[in-house]
Amino acid sequence: MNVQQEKTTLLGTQSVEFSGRHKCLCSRTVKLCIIPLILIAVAIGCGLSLSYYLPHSQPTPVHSHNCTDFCTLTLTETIPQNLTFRKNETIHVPTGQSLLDLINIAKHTIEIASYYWTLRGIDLSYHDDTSKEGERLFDALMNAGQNRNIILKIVQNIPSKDYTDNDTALLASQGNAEVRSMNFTRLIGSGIIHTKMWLIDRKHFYVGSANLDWRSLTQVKELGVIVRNCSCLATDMGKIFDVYWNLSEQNAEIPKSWEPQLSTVINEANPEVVQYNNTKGTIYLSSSPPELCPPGRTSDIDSILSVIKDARYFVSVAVMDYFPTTLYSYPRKYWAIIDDALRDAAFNRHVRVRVLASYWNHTAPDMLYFLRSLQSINMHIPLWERNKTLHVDVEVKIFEVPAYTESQRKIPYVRVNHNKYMVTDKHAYIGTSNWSGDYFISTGGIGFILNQTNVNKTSDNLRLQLHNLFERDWYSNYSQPINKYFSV
Ligand SMILES: *[C@@H]1O[C@H](CO)[C@@H](O)[C@H](O)[C@H]1NC(C)=O
Ligand SMILES: *[C@@H]1O[C@H](CO)[C@@H](O)[C@H](O)[C@H]1NC(C)=O
Ligand SMILES: *[C@@H]1O[C@H](CO)[C@@H](O)[C@H](O)[C@H]1NC(C)=O
Ligand SMILES: *[C@@H]1O[C@H](CO)[C@@H](O)[C@H](O)[C@H]1NC(C)=O
Ligand SMILES: *[C@@H]1O[C@H](CO)[C@@H](O)[C@H](O)[C@H]1NC(C)=O
Ligand SMILES: *[C@@H]1O[C@H](CO)[C@@H](O)[C@H](O)[C@H]1NC(C)=O
Ligand SMILES: *[C@@H]1O[C@H](CO)[C@@H](O)[C@H](O)[C@H]1NC(C)=O
Ligand SMILES: *[C@@H]1O[C@H](CO)[C@@H](O)[C@H](O)[C@H]1NC(C)=O
Ligand SMILES: *[C@@H]1O[C@H](CO)[C@@H](O)[C@H](O)[C@H]1NC(C)=O
Ligand SMILES: *[C@@H]1O[C@H](CO)[C@@H](O)[C@H](O)[C@H]1NC(C)=O
Ligand SMILES: *[C@@H]1O[C@H](CO)[C@@H](O)[C@H](O)[C@H]1NC(C)=O
Ligand SMILES: CC(=O)N[C@H]1CO[C@H](CO)[C@@H](O)[C@@H]1O
Repeated sequence: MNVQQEKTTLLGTQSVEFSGRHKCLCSRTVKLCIIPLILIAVAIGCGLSLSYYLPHSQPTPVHSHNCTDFCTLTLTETIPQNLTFRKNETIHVPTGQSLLDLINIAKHTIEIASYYWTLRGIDLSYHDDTSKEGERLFDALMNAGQNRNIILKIVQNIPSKDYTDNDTALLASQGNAEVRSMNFTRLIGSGIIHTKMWLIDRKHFYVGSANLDWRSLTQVKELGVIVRNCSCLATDMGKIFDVYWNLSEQNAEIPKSWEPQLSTVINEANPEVVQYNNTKGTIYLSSSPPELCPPGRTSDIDSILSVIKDARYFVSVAVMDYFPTTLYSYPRKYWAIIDDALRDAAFNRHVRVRVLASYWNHTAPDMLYFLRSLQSINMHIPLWERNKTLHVDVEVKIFEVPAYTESQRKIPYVRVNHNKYMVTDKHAYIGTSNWSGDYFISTGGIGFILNQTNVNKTSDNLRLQLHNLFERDWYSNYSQPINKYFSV
């Protein structure tokens, strides 16, 4: 019951065709209607001749906010049991430890935005020892609500037959947690909330790929960031949480105009200058889908495109699923917005593009074909008309998490690289969404964007750490070139 069942639920809830309103990501500021269906139709329909999506033009930068916090930024990851890397490689703090620390430092509130809950191993008909970490986390949350006077607020996707969310039912009945469920079908016609975010005292937070699932602490490869002592960013994260909280009230609807306190001035055009560890960078948070973005909030897709566009030398992407199509809405539609941006970077700007996708027993088989297609423009060939060489540098690899033991083989929906991040020569981007159309059209998700340009790139910083993490995985024995998946 995790990543694959994400799909099952998505299949269930997104079978409704997009209604007209949701076909377009419509910019507030520029009346561009970008239909993520057939790009040609976009070009005709919106009078554009460009073959890729244009990001919104942002409001004029106004630096009315100064972050005076000294923040701590820490990468946190789950390395599935028995996965090993070379001794000289860095492994970051385990997700389970980081989240437990967050619960322990909480003084007033713990707010969690989530997809589904199964922190306890009771979802198996037998016992597996690797669920212990999840149970530890669950007990700590229960204890915070019962004995520590901590206010627990939880937003989850509406429970279903496959996602019974027994944990939150128990936290609500015994741990004083207030639990709300978000119904995307009612709000925007289809989709789910897929966010994985923990917000503590509006001062610290986690955002990343780890579900509220014990598997995400021991059996699934996850990547996220812990931000501590950082009220300026945590306050902004609180606005994203408040949008969820608000929209998961009974009969809530997307408002015609948002309450002013939900809008933000921290965005792509005007990111927050944040001092963290011994360096600084500019940071903002993006949100998906656009319907959930009050004024000022950059949408997740816009943030991804801007990071790709700004890259000068390289773009390294690690995502579980990569599809230039929708994946869960039928009929599936071509949606090459990100794919185009990557090809554009590689061809037009000679940026080195690398994509590390994941393969496991539940990967939709067409993913490999789309990835092979991306890889196929990798070329270093003489140009016929000039004495020059054409360099297009695109490489695709597949990361697989082997099952080494009988028990690992037995647990459903484990042993996969579930990471969702990107690193360039300028940026670190850490998200909660896979890269297929659905995630940016009708799925709740959050992006964390760090711009490390011109802000002391030489000191140890999060972008560099993420880059090294990508290199570790890319050159590990678990990664194989895409061509190996096709018999010649
Ligand atoms: C923010 O900081 C800058 C530089 O430190 C300063 O010039 C500016 O006045 C500050 N703005 C506010 C609103 O405090
Ligand atoms: C896997 O990890 C467990 C726990 O660390 C260890 O006891 C076991 O020997 C390992 N198995 C293999 C095949 O490496
Ligand atoms: C670790 O060692 C390998 C092989 O010697 C080398 O290729 C790799 O760059 C090293 N990694 C780090 C982070 O130093
Ligand atoms: C979880 O809750 C559902 C109903 O909400 C119930 O049918 C099921 O037995 C529960 N599962 C466990 C393991 O307690
Ligand atoms: C979610 O909303 C849809 C559309 O309004 C409705 O049909 C469905 O019953 C709701 N689901 C739940 C669990 O309330
Ligand atoms: C956060 O700030 C407090 C008070 O200044 C300090 O005691 C604590 O160690 C800091 N925590 C982190 C993780 O930096
Ligand atoms: C990153 O920061 C640099 C320097 O401040 C700026 O020129 C650039 O536009 C920023 N990139 C993005 C995508 O916001
Ligand atoms: C083309 O490039 C080759 C190798 O760099 C060089 O030897 C040759 O002189 C060049 N020819 C012209 C016409 O520039
Ligand atoms: C995938 O399925 C095959 C066949 O059912 C099985 O042999 C293999 O162990 C599975 N792989 C993982 C990682 O679970
Ligand atoms: C950048 O970081 C290095 C190493 O931490 C430090 O020595 C240097 O003074 C910093 N430079 C600036 C401009 O802050
Ligand atoms: C920041 O400091 C924390 C705590 O010392 C450390 O775990 C983390 O790796 C540091 N982050 C960066 C980007 O250096
Ligand atoms: C859509 C919705 O539920 N909006 C509510 C958000 O919260 C404020 C106050 O908390 C209410 O006034 C809105 O009705």
